[in-house]
Amino acid sequence: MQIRDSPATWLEKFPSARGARQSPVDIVTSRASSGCAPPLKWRYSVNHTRSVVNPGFCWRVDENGYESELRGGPLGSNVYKMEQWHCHWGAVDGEGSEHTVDGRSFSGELHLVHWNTTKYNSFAEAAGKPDGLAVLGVLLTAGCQNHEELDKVLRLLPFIRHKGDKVTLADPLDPARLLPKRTAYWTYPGSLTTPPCTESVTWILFKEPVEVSRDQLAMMRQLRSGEASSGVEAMELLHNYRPTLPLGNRELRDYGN
Ligand code: BO1
Ligand code: ZN
Repeated sequence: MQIRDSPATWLEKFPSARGARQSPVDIVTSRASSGCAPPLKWRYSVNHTRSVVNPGFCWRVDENGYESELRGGPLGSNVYKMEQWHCHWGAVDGEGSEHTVDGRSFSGELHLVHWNTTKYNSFAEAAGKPDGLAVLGVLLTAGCQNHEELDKVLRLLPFIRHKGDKVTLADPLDPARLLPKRTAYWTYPGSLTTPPCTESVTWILFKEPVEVSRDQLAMMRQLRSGEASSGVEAMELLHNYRPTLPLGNRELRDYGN
């Protein structure tokens, strides 16, 4: 991310970014209280066309309105529909996650973004409500093994190198394969981690990280934050994670082990 767009500059333009319910946070595991809830349940559509886009600050997969649902866990009786998923990463392996666990950073973090269709009529409407969004966070570690499902998206990154670029992914893809085997998670009330930093997110962060290859992380850093332009090549998107903010007096709950 370019310096002029860095998190410190968000505070002026986006008042929410100064709030007391901001994300990400450091998960202090000893501070989490054990919770009891029905299991978290997802039912994701596999066979539909998706778009893979470069908005200038990450890569993002748009689900294009297909019926993919998340419910249960801390979400009460509300049903949340998947809108999009995207990734955060760092300039080097070992940093790049937005959430940290007992001070430890991971090499990246996937976000599967869902909105409350029980109470709201659109993503935009839900994004402004305290119970509007639910984001599943998956911590990524760097290893030797290519993540096969993620690779269906990552092999398209050379075609969306610049801001504004977009391609169609027609192959079947199962978002459930992006999640870890163990479903234990932490949950707390938070915000969007990018502007407008609205405090509308129930965060659900899986405890078990998922491995991607060093090559796959390197491919993400090849993306550019600017538009394709004559002459100078746009700046590389080397990292795009927001630093952690205080948890304050919010409740952090721990489900499963
Ligand atoms: S994240 O999962 O917290 N990193 C996250 C951050 C932003 C969005 C979704 C998830 N979406 C944003 C759009 C903005 C829009 C805003 C409110 O939602 O990127 O363009 O203004 O609708
Ligand atoms: Zn995100």
